[in-house]
Amino acid sequence: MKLIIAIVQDDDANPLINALMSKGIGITKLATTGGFLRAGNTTLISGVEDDKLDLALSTIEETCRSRQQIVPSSTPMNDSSGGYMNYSFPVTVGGATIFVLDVAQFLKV
Ligand code: 2BA
Repeated sequence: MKLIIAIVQDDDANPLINALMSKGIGITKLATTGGFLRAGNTTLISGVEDDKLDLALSTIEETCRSRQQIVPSSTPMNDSSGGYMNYSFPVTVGGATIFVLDVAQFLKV
C-alpha cells in the first residue's frame, strides 16, 4: 500500500476529489498554505493499494492544471528617499506536487 500526499490548487481540489472518489479511491482533504506564496492551497492524502497507484497518479495529472500567479513585492529604493519600489513577477504554480510513500501499516480500529 502507498500513501499519496498531493498538494494542489484550491480550484482543482473538488474536481479532483470527485474524479478520485468515482474511481473508488478514498481521499482526505486538508486546507493548507504554501510557504512561498503564503496563499491557500489544498493537500489531499490518500491510501491506495499498489494496483491503484498509477490510476490515482494519472487522475491527478489529468485534473490539475498549472496556472500563473502574480506575486507582488517591493524593495527599498537605492537612494536616500527611504521609499520602496513596487513590482510584481509571475510564478507558475502546479499542476500538483506529489509525494508517494510506502505504508508500513494500515489500521482501522
Ligand atoms: P508555495 O510554496 O506557495 O509555492 C507556489 C509556487 O511558487 C511554486 O509552485 C513555485 O512555482 C513557486 N516557488 C516556490 N518556491 C519558490 C522560490 N524559492 N523561488 C521562486 N519560486 C518559487 P509549485 O512548485 O507548483 O508548488 C505548489 C505548492 O506545493 C507550494 O506552494 C507548496 O505548498 C507545495 N510544495 C512544493 N514543493 C514542495 C516541497 N518540496 N515540499 C513541500 N511542499 C511543497
